[in-house]
Amino acid sequence: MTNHWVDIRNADVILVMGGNAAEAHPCGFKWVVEAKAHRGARLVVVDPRYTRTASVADYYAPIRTGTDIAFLGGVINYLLTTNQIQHEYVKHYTDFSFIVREDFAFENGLYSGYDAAKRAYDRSTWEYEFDETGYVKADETLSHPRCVYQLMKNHFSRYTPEMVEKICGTPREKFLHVCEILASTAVPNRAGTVLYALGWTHHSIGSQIIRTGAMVQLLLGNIGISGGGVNALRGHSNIQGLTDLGLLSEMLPGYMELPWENEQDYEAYIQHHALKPLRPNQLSYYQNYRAFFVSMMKSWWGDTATKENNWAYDYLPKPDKTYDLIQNVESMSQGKMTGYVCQGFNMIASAPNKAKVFEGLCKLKWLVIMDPLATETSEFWKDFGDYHKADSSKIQTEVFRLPTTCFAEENGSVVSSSRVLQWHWKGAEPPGDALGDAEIMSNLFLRLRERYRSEGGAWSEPILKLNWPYANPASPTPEELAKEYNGSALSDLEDPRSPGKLAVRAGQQLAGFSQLRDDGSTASGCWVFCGAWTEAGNMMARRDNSDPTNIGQSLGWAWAWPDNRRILYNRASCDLNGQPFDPSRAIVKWDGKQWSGADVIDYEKDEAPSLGMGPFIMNPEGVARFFARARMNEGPFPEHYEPFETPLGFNPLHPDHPEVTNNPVARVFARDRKDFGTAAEFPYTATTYRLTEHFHFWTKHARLNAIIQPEQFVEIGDELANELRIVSGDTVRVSSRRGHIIAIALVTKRIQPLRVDGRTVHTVGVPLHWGYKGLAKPGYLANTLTPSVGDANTQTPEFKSFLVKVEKV
Ligand SMILES: Nc1nc2c(c(=O)[nH]1)N[C@H]1C(S)=C(S)[C@@H](COP(=O)(O)OP(=O)(O)OC[C@H]3O[C@@H](n4cnc5c(=O)[nH]c(N)nc54)[C@H](O)[C@@H]3O)O[C@H]1N2
Ligand SMILES: Nc1nc2c(c(=O)[nH]1)N[C@H]1C(S)=C(S)[C@@H](COP(=O)(O)OP(=O)(O)OC[C@H]3O[C@@H](n4cnc5c(=O)[nH]c(N)nc54)[C@H](O)[C@@H]3O)O[C@H]1N2
Ligand SMILES: [Mo]
Repeated sequence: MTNHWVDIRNADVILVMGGNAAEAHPCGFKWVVEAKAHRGARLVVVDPRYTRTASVADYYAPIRTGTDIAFLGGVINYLLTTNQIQHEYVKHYTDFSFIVREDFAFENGLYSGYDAAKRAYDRSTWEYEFDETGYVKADETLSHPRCVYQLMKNHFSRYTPEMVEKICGTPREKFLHVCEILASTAVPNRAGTVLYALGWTHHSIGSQIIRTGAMVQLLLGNIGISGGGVNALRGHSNIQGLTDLGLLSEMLPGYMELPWENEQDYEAYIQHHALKPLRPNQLSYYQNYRAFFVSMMKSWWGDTATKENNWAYDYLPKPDKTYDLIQNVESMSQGKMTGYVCQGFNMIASAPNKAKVFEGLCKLKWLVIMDPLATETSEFWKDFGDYHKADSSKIQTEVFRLPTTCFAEENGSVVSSSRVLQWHWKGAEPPGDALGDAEIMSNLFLRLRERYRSEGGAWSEPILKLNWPYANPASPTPEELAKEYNGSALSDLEDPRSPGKLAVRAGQQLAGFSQLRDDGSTASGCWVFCGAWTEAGNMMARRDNSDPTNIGQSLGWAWAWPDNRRILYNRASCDLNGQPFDPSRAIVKWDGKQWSGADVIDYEKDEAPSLGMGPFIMNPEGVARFFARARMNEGPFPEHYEPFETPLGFNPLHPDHPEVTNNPVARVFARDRKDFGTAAEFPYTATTYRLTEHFHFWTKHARLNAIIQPEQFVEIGDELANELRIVSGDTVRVSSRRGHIIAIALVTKRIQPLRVDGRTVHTVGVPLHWGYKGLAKPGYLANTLTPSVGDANTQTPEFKSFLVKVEKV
């Protein structure tokens, strides 16, 4: 989240789109209820289904799955053509006036530089024009035909209300009503927030959907302000912590990036990330990348990481591609993977195209499962009749099950969607032979290291030299790990502002990431967590909920990254002179001498507004980008492409260009392409989702949950049900190109057919919680149906839009 849970109560307009917060985030949703009750906030829901969130909304508009870019692009067009934008904000805090290169182009759904054979772009033309001093050229009058404003206006002019209706199936007047409500926040004294989750991410164009949402919020001046933001309501209780710590194959802790195979040169890697300012007087905070990176390497490899060996840069793996879930399943199914470790991951249930996952698991030599429960994945080799057919005599995979504790059985921290790290204390002793994850991993590591030490082996150095500073090497404590992430001084540190003065003594915990050095004198496992465990102790364990300005900013409650900031880029809540756009919602302010207020400011306290530093300090421009330059794989402005399984078969924006029906840069394996179905055979759109009563695939092991939602059902709109002569309670077979499930039909008015470009699109709803292990009625896995294709930037699977047929059995 750019903002935080409590801050939702400060919004005047709340758009829930691409998520079902009342159901999937029922505790956090209370802040939506507060905003409605105490501010008269208006809640707008845009969802293919009339959800539990929609049932308490002020306004609901339906949308066809996978078409949110068209909808939000339509909102952008509406805001620009009716001139309802926050002018002062957009003018000073975004790239509106920047001039783009002359050879940048967009035609027939493709940007300049497309290579059809590689399904990728040469992105070099997606760039600004620079002057002799290296700064971006700008036209403050916004009239230059290649300034971002003009390019953007032109790009989105195609997203008319008629086009939105044609693509999304949202009736024109409903779409326009949503536009009006959102536009009411374009004024400085009204705030709107956007809450989203998987309805935006689970698409082959998911990242670009989120970008389009962010662009709407920028136009409205809703980012960096209280009651605003683009707020990802995240999933598992600590999934925010997972990305913070870089647990993705291409990431390092703190959103640093792992070097690629072609980045063997350390200096070039650093230069690529430590970007110099692109406009005068800008901070470009990532200029400190070297300090973050070197401190991480010191944390990992201690004394072995030296300036001479580029801080052990050679030890880092430099992959040729991402090793995401879809890639891994592909490698497995081709027999190219030897072993796999599933830690807290029930992949045969949660990954797309179950048949392919099964095939892959069967080709592994070994599979390690670390889980407190017996899962579908840990027993993939057993036969469960119709639900899961397996002949164990033909499966070679050796499966090791290591029972783990659950989070409540150990101390530790959990990072919430608000970026707040909260410490928790062990609530119970682990049962039986269960061990904590850290203990299991440590024991694996120590045994591996011993084998390398005694027997040698290829490239053993990174393992032999790994820093392992724990009191009991076989079981690091959560406290030790937390202190390590924060980091400490390795030698005495001088105060850079007053030379000669000691700031931190060797061995002491660091107070924050501004103390990190690039000369090897500091260590920090994750720079964004620096400040969480200082000399003053465990900041995550703080429980002071006082809120001095009564705006929901409890800076003494636990600790948020970065640097305990609760609202990111909060400088943008003030005008150029540092005065709040909306004094009733002030969070920071310049008082003539310094910055103060209810939140932590991004600047030095005495950085005067007259010096002209922009609010978006992580961008070298100092402002927010509408034009994403070369950051996104599809292009600098979002464009609508159809889901890979489209009910239309063409892209209404480009009906004559089949090459841009779907995302032209999504990675598609040949095997998966063969497994895509067409509307001729599978006429209905399907989407998968969760229910309050279950948590994924684990609560079916708990009797109470199993009782309240006992078995797989699918939701079918009453019109389609009539057509198919299905009534509630009937047993139906839902099939896709990849397989079928049998489920109970639930006929509902909550899913209505949509009129899309002259045809009717029916949506079938598939909740995802059941399987063949646990106490609920045994059944099929919903992911039997889903296609294996991912978003072109993140490889998040397209779980939310695919094609099925439905038959009564
Ligand atoms: N009770 C419970 N709570 C949970 C979980 C759980 O299993 N159970 N899981 C947690 C996890 S890991 C996560 S990631 C979050 C997920 O939180 P959500 O994303 O809110 O959960 P989903 O049920 O997947 O909801 C997605 C919603 O998006 C809608 N949708 C589908 N396609 C589209 C589309 O193309 N456009 C739009 N606008 N909407 C679409 C669906 O109809 C559905 O209402 O929930 C977390 N909370
Ligand atoms: N079709 C479809 N598929 C989806 C989704 C969808 O919306 N539609 N949603 C996707 C999303 S957002 C998510 S997050 C995934 C979820 O996919 P998974 O993460 O695979 O699903 P979970 O059932 O949450 O599995 C987590 C496992 O962790 C175990 N566990 C709990 N605590 C601990 C612990 O402390 N240590 C260890 N080692 N294990 C523990 C649990 O027992 C459980 O078996 O599913 C994805 N798959
Ligand atoms: Mo999730």
